[in-house]
Amino acid sequence: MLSWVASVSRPGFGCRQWPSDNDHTRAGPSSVCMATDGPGSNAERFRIAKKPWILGIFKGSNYATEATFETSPFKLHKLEQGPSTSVTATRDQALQYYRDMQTIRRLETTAANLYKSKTIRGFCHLYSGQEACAVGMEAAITKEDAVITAYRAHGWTYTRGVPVMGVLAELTGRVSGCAKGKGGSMHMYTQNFYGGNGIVGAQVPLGAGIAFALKYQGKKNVCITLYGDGAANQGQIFEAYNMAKLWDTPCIFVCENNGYGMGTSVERASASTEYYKRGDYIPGIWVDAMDVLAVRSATDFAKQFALKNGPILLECATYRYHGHSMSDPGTSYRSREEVQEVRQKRDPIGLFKERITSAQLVTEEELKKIDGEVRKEVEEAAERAKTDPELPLEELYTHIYTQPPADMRIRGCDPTIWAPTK
Ligand SMILES: Cc1ncc(C[n+]2csc(CCOP(=O)(O)OP(=O)(O)O)c2C)c(N)n1
Ligand SMILES: [Mg+2]
Repeated sequence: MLSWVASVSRPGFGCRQWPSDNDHTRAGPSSVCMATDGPGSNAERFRIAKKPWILGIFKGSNYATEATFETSPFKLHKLEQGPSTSVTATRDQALQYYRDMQTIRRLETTAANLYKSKTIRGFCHLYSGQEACAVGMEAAITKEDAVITAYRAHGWTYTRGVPVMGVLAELTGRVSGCAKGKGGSMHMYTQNFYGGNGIVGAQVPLGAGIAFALKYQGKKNVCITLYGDGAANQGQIFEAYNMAKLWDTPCIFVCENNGYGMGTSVERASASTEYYKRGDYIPGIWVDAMDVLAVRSATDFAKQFALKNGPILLECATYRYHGHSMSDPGTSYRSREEVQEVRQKRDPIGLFKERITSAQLVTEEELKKIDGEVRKEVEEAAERAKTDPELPLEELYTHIYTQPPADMRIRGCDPTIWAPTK
């Protein structure tokens, strides 16, 4: 059915965290030859010499219906074979991934503005720059698989199925928020999404437990257990690795390495920054997580591996554009030039746009139309998130216990106030 192929080399990346071309284990085929088109097919063959990451294009009438790309290479730990670097994306998939990444970016920019205008209070950690992690992983799992993450949770809440309005209204503390406005930025949940956790690393043993539950219940699902580079040296992470491996639970540990834990760079914080190897006896894969298709391919591989063999560790190399949280300008421990360079050369949305338009999977106009639709959706959601009502005060006392006795009362912050709970 598909088309042809050219030999490939990888697009260049200019960051110290990234491997040099001879510094990695090439996991998939570096070039692929595909069959000719079937009889009667109107597929075209053509070579785009200047776009070496495009492997092949299947063309329908006016535009390609799918294309094959070479992803960034992977590095492997304790694995003979890794994910494929040759991946196919259909036109619909390309449009969806673009829309999802753009929605997260716009959502986060809007959250930043609402925070600056004091409409959002408290903590607020933004995911801009890391969109390809959530979108790529979500593309390789199903909604029956579980996800648990730290406090940088807005993007994941969206990809797990909460609409933009549910995220923004949670941030503004309103009743239409996915946790009715009780959780805020760090505590968002939905079906098979266990948050949103504010204590660094604490979600990792929980994720190992969720994976154990999935195995115990005989389900063919995995738990994606995310943590940052700043959590990666904690003792509880290694305890979780140990139990997950002892019981061979379907846990995909994912270290989202964005280069910094608050204002401390990974080089200053970690004796080894090769986080994909830190599981020791747990196989690991380093993934360029600015490449959404590489993330999808790695997760696809990891899911199959985990269901068969037990835990696996992905290190997703990524970058955050904003400071650690809204109270951190993010410029005292890194230069503006560094952030600017990533935005210009490695932005996950920009890179993906370049790929799918070069492959003629989609047109610039189609992407512009999506940009407009996303802007409208997020603007409307933001308006509603500002005007939506807050929960009545007595709701502060509900949902503390699953089945409280009928006469149970809860003490308020003011010790003279006791209220019924349900
Ligand atoms: C147990 C604990 N210690 C310290 C903190 C304060 N703290 C919040 S975020 C953070 C850095 C975590 O960095 P990383 O894991 O790399 O995640 P990122 O913010 O980069 O997404 C720290 C030290 C905390 N919330 N919990
Ligand atoms: Mg970090």
